[in-house]
Amino acid sequence: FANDEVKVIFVLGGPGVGKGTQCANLVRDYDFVHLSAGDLLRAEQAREGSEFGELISTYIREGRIVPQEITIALLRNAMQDEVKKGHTKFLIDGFPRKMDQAIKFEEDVAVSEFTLYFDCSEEIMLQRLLKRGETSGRTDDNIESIKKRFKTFVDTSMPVIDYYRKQDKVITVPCEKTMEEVYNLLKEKISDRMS
Ligand code: UP5
Ligand code: MG
Repeated sequence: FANDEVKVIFVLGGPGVGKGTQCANLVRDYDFVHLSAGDLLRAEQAREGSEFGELISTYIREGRIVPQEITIALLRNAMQDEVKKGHTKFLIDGFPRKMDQAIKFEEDVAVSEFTLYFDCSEEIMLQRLLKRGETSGRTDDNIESIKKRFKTFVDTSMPVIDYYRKQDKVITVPCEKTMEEVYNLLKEKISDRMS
């Protein structure tokens, strides 16, 4: 598919801020496909015969960013499958979280319309992740991994948000309130841009 055949919105924010939760709301109400880079990496890690399984599993547990070639290939394939089904509008969740990914993706796959940035204190994100960790089975929902994820977010992923902010392409949504309140605010901010 060509760069201008698709519409891409990046959904960024710290670990546990609620990206997946709010994307599910948007998919219910608007004509968008939700692709989570983390979910695609976890599926690839679990796929029998994957040559990257072990690498992905180590990176995720350590809260480090998997080399961009792997993640971009997974995203591009998933987008290609959707385009074949006639879907062209994408919420790309949890990506790009490092500058090299942002540049490569926009060069090779698609330029983003804008970035949604979910903003929340680490204290609240920590509570959400520890609670989810009771049942999620995610190997990175433990205190050691969570601290590393927070550090990676601040050091490596915030620069991506700053980069798009300088281009005036970031819509910030405060995320400390309940899921319903956050979603209502989110809709207010972006509903006119979702068609
Ligand atoms: N919850 C949500 N909203 C709430 C609210 N308003 N009030 C109360 N509770 C709320 O939500 C987290 C939990 O909070 C849930 O239990 C939810 O019910 C509750 P969720 O919607 O899952 O938050 P989300 O932001 O999606 O959190 P997630 O843990 O998925 O974020 P991460 O960014 O840390 O994880 P991701 O899966 O994107 O990435 C995992 C790892 O993959 C990375 O650390 C990295 O190692 C690797 N990765 C890459 O290497 N490259 C990539 O491009 C992407 C990922
Ligand atoms: Mg998620």
